[in-house]
Formats: sequence, C-alpha cells, structure tokens
Amino acid sequence: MNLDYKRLNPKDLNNIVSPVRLFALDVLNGLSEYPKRLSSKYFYDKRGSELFQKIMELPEYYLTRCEFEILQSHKNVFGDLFSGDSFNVVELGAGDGMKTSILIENFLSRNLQFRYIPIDISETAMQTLISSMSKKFPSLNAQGVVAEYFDALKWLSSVTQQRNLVLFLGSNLGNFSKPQARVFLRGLWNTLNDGDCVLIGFDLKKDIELMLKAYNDPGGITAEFNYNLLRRVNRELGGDFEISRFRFYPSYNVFSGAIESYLVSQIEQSAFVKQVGQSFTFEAWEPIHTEYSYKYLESDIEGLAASTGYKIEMQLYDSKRYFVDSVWRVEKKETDNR
Ligand code: AVJ
Repeated sequence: MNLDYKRLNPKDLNNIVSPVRLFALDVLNGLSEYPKRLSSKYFYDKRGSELFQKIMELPEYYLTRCEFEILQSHKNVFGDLFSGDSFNVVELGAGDGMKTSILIENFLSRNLQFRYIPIDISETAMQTLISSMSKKFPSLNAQGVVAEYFDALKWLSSVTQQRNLVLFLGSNLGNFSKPQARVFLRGLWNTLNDGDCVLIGFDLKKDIELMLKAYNDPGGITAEFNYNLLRRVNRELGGDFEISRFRFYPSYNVFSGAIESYLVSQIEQSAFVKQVGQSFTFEAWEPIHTEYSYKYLESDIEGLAASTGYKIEMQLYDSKRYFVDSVWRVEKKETDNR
C-alpha cells in the first residue's frame, strides 16, 4: 500500500499570506463592495462540509444522484481513454470520494496502471478522504496534494510524465461565472499535455422550480449552509453577526443562467469583526451575495470547450437528462507554445 498526502508548503509556492489573513481580507473586500458579497469558497469548513454532505442526501438536490447514475452506467468508458498507457487520475475538490470510488474500483478491477492524485485546499478534508480510500482500496496507489488547484497542477506537471485524467465533478465549475470558467479551463489546459483528458460535471438548464428547490430545501439545510458563512466569520474572525436577523434567499436568474443565493439583512443593523478591525453596516433589506451556481445549455458546453482548446469526446447523461458528465481531450498544435 502506498497511500499518503503531501502538503505543499509556502516555500514550494509563493503563498506567504496565512489562511486566516486571507479570509479576513476577503471579508473586508467583499463586505466593502456594493452590493456586498462573501465568497462561496468559504462555505467548506468542518461544519460546512458536514452540511454539504447532508445537502447531497436531500431528495431535492438531484445533482449528486444524477452524476452517480452517470458514472455507474458509463464506468467502463473512462479506462479506455488512454488505450492502455499508464495515467494519473487527478481530482480537483474530491469531497467524500463516493463518486470517484466508482471509477477507481473499475480501474483496479481491470488492472489498469494508474495513480490517484486528489487535490484539495482543506487539510481535514484530505485526511478524511485518504483514510477512507485506503480502507476501501488497500492496493490503490495514491498521492494527495493539499494546495490551491493551479499550484498543485504546476507541481504535478514538473514531477510526472504520465497522461492525466482530470476529474472536476459535481458541478463545481458552476460556482464560476462563464468568463471565469473560461479562464479556469484555459489555465487547466496550460498545465496539461496534448491528449490529456478532463471529465467535467455540468448541471443542465431545466424546469425552474426543480432547480430552485434543489437550492431551497424545506428543512432549511441549504439555508444553514449559507448562515454558516456568517457563523464562520463570528468563530474565526471574532465577528458578532446576529444570524437570525438575516434571511436566506435563493433565486434563479434566467438570463445569466445561475441560481444566485443571498443573505438579506431584515433590519438596519451593523456587525463588528474584530480581526478585520471594523464594523459593517446594513440597511434594512440589503443583501449579501453568497453563491452562484451556473446552469448550462448544450451549446454553452460546446462553446466553452471549443474556445478553451479542447475537443469533446463524450457527453454522458443520466436517464432524466438533468446532468451531463462531459469528457474533453486537450488539443495542442505544434504552434501552441506552452
Ligand atoms: C458544490 C458548488 C456544486 O452549487 O450545487 C449546494 C454547492 N450550494 N447547495 C452547487 C451548493 C447550495 C454546489 N456545488
């Protein structure tokens, strides 16, 4: 068994700002803007990850089950992408690894030569993932990397020659605006070689009520997931937000194609954040934007692949056609300089 993870440290990167300082800076910047905003990347502390786990089990949150069905019914196609060559399975933001396990189990049972390389910014998430994967798959060869995606990918390209299959599952790309998604995918292209593949999960545009319900469950788990952002500011940055004075409000913007989530201040109030050294005032009914979850049309996906240097190999759907796992191949020409 060879199962371990590596933590890229500041001297490997050029990241000299501590996580707490970065969080404080982002809170200062976001709450100083108009309209106010807090980034959804801060949802996932220990409590937030537990809440997201619960969200994935909600009957309303169809995304996880759809993707599970897709991977289960198409698991045999992924191992053939590199026609027998050894490869890396690089996963961006693995979460609990439930969906990835379907692929890993399939690859192991076929005796394929591969190494599993999950990348995650959260060290606790990585520890949990590595320990559960090593229990499930004693013969798995894995090397986790705790770092930002691109730092990890750059490091990876300097230490391996294998082909890469990059997994970006669960509609995680949906948190990026369409222009941000383009920048991200082109950045990914830059770290990869001609012939490498990426597998991306896209949530498709569908009945609006159905999409909205997935982000507004009646039990209030998704609301709590959003409130946890403010709780986190209180816990980690010494804030004094009165959570009950904010109302969670998700909506669907038909034009941009995103579920947009907000925390709306129900009264005029202010909150002091000790680590930021100042207070923030809210007018009654003033919103804080917390998350975008972009939904895609077929043609959006085609346009995105074409404009960032990939060829679409496969579009894999669930039986209801709510979700698509899209397999793209990196195309580099002689004239593309890396
Ligand atoms: C983890 C980003 C895919 O946008 O659907 C779930 C996060 N937010 N419910 C999504 C989320 C509210 C989720 N992603």
